[in-house]
Amino acid sequence: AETPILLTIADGVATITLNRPDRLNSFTAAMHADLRAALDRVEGDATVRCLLLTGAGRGFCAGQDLSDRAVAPGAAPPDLGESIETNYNPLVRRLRALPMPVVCAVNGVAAGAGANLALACDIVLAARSASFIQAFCKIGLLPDSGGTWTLPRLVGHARAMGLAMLGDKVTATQAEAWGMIWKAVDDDALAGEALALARHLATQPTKGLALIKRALNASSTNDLDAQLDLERDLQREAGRSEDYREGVAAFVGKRAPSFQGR
Ligand code: T3D
Repeated sequence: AETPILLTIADGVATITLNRPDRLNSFTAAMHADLRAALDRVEGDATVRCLLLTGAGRGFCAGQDLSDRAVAPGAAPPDLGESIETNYNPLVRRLRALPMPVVCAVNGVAAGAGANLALACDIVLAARSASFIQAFCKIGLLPDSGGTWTLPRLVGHARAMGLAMLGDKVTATQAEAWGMIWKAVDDDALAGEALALARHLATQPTKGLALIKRALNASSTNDLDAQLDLERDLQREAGRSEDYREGVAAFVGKRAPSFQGR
């Protein structure tokens, strides 16, 4: 059988492909376990300086695979809290904490937890034909995988509430216009553009980018005073990096920098 997660590592970029195309790459417990193993390898490989996440086939990810969620009347419901605690929450926490940029190439529909998985990534590109659907409300659930946190921050309360309660499809073009994603690109350009972006990021000051990520993510909950303190602390750390030394030396020497990610 095909493995539900594909991992390749080249040119400083780890590419993880969700690979259950017949089910629009919806998540099973086995797929979550494979994804955890792939992320272990990414974290353990010092050559990796950018993660690229995408999906195989015509969809990106349709969230939880619902085929084993149907229960007979009177039977005990599945423990969704357990599923989220074991699978989805650790995944979102891990992507947000990963000390390198995470690029998401949304190649097709991203629904339910699949949509919010994409929105948990740092830079999201989407194919023009792709879409984002907060499908949860249609089956009696609420947005998970951080959706109730990320959505209002990305698109504002009114749009977050509308999307969460109505489950309307947001096209990639609309998502870009709303600031929900970085960029919508033509379908046939998505893979190439996402890889070029990931390769570029992999040549940049990885430590600095990781600090940018920490600071911006923290800003959602910090007040200005706390954020100014955090910037001071993280800048102190950035200032000790080899890449900062190289960046300044290259600028002063009027040459191109060569960053090592340290
Ligand atoms: O349970 C827990 O652990 C709690 C966590 C929950 C997190 C969640 O993600 S809950 C939300 C789950 N996802 C959804 O509700 C979305 C369900 N899918 C759809 O609404 C539609 O498939 C799409 C809008 C995403 C795409 O529609 P369309 O028309 O392009 O494709 P399709 O024909 O519906 O899907 C193609 C096939 O994939 C189809 O199978 P078939 O008919 O060819 O045999 C369809 O059943 C299957 N598929 C799509 N999504 C899922 C799925 N099979 C199982 N689970 C899915 N989520």
